[in-house]
Amino acid sequence: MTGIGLTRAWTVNMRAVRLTAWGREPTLAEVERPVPREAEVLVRVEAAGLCHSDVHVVDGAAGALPYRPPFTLGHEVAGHIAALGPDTDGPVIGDRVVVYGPWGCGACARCAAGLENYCDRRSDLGWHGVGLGRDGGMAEYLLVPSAHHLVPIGDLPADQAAPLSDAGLTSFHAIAGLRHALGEGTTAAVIGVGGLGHLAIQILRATTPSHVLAVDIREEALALAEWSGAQFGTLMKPDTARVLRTRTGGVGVDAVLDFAGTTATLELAAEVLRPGGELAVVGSGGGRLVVRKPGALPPGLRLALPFWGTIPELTEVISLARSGALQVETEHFPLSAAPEAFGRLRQGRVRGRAVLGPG
Ligand code: FEH
Ligand code: ZN
Ligand code: ZN
Repeated sequence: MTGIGLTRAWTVNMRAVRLTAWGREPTLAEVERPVPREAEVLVRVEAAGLCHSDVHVVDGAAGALPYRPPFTLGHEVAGHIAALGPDTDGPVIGDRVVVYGPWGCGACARCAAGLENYCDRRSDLGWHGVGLGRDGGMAEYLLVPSAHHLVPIGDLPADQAAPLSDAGLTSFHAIAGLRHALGEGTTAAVIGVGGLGHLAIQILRATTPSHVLAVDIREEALALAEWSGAQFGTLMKPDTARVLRTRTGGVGVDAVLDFAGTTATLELAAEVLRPGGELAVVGSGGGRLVVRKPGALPPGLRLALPFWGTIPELTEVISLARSGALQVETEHFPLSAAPEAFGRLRQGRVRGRAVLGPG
């Protein structure tokens, strides 16, 4: 008598920080640990950074974003490879990696060129990447669609590597777009010295000859700016434009990186930029700037709205960090303290980048 082949699919659970519905606080829940298929890779998460965008996602009204809860949050992830799908070629279990987060469709011209952060089908996907509509890395394990989205980190600590995949990569990509304006004798202003701004200062100092000025509303952020290598820092006040211009001998700054993106910071940027200056608006503060001709903006102003970065750039960022040129200031929280970390970030009470780790 032939036995009936009964195969029992065992499932193993894991903890994950889930957005279960719009308008609800994220919660730590037990979910099924994913199993990699085809070319997928399972990463054991060692560190997951917390970004202001996570707060925007959690606080967003239903329909404001194209995502469909429930899903696991976390788009800044580092760890080691725990399992491989049968069609993977190259990655090895145990390899230490950081996850490239802005997953695109993988088929359009932009994705084919390695610019998944500018996927042509971005508005059709229903998600923006890991932890942004797709299951993310605020969890014990993360399923990554392809080894293509993994960058080796060697012996770089995971809590350094994770923030570099978003805060570091986003800053690096924004600076890459301004690099032609950052030669000898130039000045760059960084507005907002938090998780991204403090890394932008370090990247500017490590990769350009520019003189770096920092602006923030918090004294402790100016201390972080100095620690990061800014040559000058000042609080945001009514006369900040004059103070910054004075630092340039009156001509104005060559480039501004605005990591706040509020109306006040955009207007400050417009006031301090020299003719032919460059403004990169990185922060999602929802601020407005009137663009009109004739108008108050400096002639020749070039405006960029950079988003995240590319896979080759992430490789460069990791290489910079491994050379010792980048040091992420972090505050650690166990996964179980994710709600506290979100609260601290909302209140502006995180120095550098909050990183969730096992525990
Ligand atoms: C992610 C999703 C949407 C807007 C901005 C972001 C950034 O945090 C990615 O760097
Ligand atoms: Zn982010
Ligand atoms: Zn695409």
